[in-house]
Amino acid sequence: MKNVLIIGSTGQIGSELTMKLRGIYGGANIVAGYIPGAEPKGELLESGPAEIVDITNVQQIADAVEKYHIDTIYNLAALLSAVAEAKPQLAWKIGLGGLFNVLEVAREKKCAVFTPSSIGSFGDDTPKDKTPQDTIHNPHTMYGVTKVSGELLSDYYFYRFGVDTRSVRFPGLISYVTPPGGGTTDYAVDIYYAAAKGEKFICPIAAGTFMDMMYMPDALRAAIEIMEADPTKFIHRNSFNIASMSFDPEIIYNNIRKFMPDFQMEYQVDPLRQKIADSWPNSLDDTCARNEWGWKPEYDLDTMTKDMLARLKERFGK
Ligand code: AKB
Repeated sequence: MKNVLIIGSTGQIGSELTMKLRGIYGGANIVAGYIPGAEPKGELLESGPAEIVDITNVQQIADAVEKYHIDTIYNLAALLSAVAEAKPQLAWKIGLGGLFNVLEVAREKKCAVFTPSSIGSFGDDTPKDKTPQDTIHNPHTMYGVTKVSGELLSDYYFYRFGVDTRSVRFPGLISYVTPPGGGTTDYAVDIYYAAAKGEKFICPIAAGTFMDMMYMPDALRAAIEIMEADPTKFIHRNSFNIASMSFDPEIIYNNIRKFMPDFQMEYQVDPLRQKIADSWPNSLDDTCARNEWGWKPEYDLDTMTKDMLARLKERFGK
């Protein structure tokens, strides 16, 4: 990676990945792509170039790639699972139409492409525990449909045209810089915000619902390490299971209470999010990522909780 375009640079992953890549490769080499209404601000704006790149506009992608001599594209544009159910047509247009645009530009301009997949690519028929790398998907959400199709399309562009496509299936990502919006796993971020503000948390996911989660520093490392990995060791490409921790609302609640014994939580289950969560795996088996490119998480629930609470309390002056 020398010159990188990040599409969706102001989102939950993009805002942190852009800064991390600028720290490694230099600010001038990492272009923050954004759409009007989601402009980069502060450090993100000042530390390197920014361009309007709407993933549904193939010309804007091609122009940015040409202008900055881009060799690697991080495609982070997507509607998360709950929003995608509310707007399935838009979710397809961004998730699949957008990916097609990115892959076409990458094919012509010879760029490598990273497009995250998700635990949401799996469905009700998938083995729930330690979900294998290669198994049945059959998701019944638009988010899942775009993720599985995106994996297949990315592999197609690799085998058919030699485009260097790579991907990981992200779990729910927990972070304190930019909040996620419209995901099923968002509760595991919101719970820390409530705790740090000293508020009671209303949990939209039922006790006993296990999902894989990951702290953002591990997720950023995964996104960078897979793009820097030696591809001769790859058996898979699109997309690798990666995992770090799996918990249900009771476990994260009790973990926060270890640090804040007065913290309170109440359940008000959201039927849409619960249905999506019930169709996802409890935990993934990430052996292939470990063997093929050395993936290894660094954070567990305790170290993540300690860091999240410290950062957010500092932000809220608590
Ligand atoms: C969501 O909940 O939609 C995302 C995901 C797991 O892909 N965080």
